[in-house]
Amino acid sequence: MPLKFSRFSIKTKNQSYHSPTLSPNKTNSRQKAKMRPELMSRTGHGSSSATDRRLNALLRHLSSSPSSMDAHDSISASPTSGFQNDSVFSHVVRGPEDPILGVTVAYNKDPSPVKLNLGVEKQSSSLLMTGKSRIKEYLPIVGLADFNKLSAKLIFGADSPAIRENRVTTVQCLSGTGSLRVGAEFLAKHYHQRTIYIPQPTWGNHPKIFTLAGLSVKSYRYYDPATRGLNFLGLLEDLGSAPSGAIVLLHACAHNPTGVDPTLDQWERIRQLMRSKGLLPFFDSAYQGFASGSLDADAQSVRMFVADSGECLAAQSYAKNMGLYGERVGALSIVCKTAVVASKVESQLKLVIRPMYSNPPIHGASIVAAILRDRNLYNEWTIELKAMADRIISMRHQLSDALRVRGTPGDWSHIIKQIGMFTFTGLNSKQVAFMTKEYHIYMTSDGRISMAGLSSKTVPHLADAIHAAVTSVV
Ligand code: PLA
Repeated sequence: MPLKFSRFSIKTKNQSYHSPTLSPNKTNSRQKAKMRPELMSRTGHGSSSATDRRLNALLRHLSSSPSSMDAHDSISASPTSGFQNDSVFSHVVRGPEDPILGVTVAYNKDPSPVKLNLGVEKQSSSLLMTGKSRIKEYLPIVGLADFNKLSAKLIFGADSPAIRENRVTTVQCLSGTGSLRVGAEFLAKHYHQRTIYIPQPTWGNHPKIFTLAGLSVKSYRYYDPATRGLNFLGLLEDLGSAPSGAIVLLHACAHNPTGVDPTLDQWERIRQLMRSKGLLPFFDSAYQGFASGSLDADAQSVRMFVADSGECLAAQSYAKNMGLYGERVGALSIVCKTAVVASKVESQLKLVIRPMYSNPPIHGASIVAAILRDRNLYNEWTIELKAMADRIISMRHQLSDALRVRGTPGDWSHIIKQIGMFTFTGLNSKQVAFMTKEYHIYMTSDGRISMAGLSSKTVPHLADAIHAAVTSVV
């Protein structure tokens, strides 16, 4: 049995002993094995620190106890000890920065006073500190019950028949990412079709989340670079030829990165096609309230798929709409055909969650529950949300005006037409690199800019940069 204390790891019988402080570099392990504490102090390795004293006492004890150490026992360098010059991890190659979160890493390193970060959006609600929780106990595996109930109401609507009929199971998860991952793990284990179709393009983390959960990822056409709008026919064709039962990832609103959403009529056509083929919708709702400024309008797509009594999954994030980015608060809901199925599904979700992180954090969920529960706080929140959505729309107009004034070549009307936090500018990666190098403007290499990172003061700087990029870099 290994005995462990401080930086020492001592094992008995046929196992190695090692201690970084016992390491005269050139001494071989056999010699080290023979070292006695009294010898060690003479060789200068028996320091008088408390830890070393404890080690010496232990070694004395082991050497005087025949049953615990026989002639074959030894103290030797284990492959993970300080005796070796090479790390056991020396073969590990440096991984690349994340294409989205790495933008902020690069931005932070830039000393320029005019630098501008349009990579990841940032905009916070002033309600952030509401409902501070002083309770620090474990939550149940599925999270805060009140939070779950209120989250389901928020996305499916207060009058949702699925909620009334207890056909929805909701579990609190680690923001949007965690909700997607838990849903994906559940599907990989319990759903008969393991192929998921994701839009092309989509949020860069989607393929990784689903692949690592064990699903096979395929894509469906979504964005048309020529019109900078929806490739509706391509979408219908691709979903139409997907195998029956396949899972389809849909952005509930404010599609990331394109800012292009289907109209309600188009959603209805998508719903009909998916239901006729038995495709399973998995909604990613990371921006409810941000697309239109209305929480209800932004959940319309999801509610259409629940109103037909069919089944679906929905991952919710409170990172953006409540500004709770670092609190990691979100929810996964699975709408089922019956209450009995829903409760069995919940029992299996618990088995997925328990070995991953046991239970979710309490603080953020109690903030959300406090806001959703209280009529005044809820109203205040919706007013803030509307103001934030309006501010983004105003930034879109200011940027589009600034480009028109400069006579920047090209059609920039998509800046105004697109929805949500991001504008998919259409700038290519060379133009993006140019803007970063010459203008210290940071964005993802696909040309996506976060409108929330922009202000009236910085619009002219961005417009100058875009103008220079499109007129000088092809
Ligand atoms: N789904 C979509 C479509 C998203 O854009 C994001 C976040 C998430 C889920 C997950 O967010 P959460 O886990 O923080 O709740 N996308 C960001 C951040 C805002 C990121 O990449 O992590 C983005 O810049 O695209």
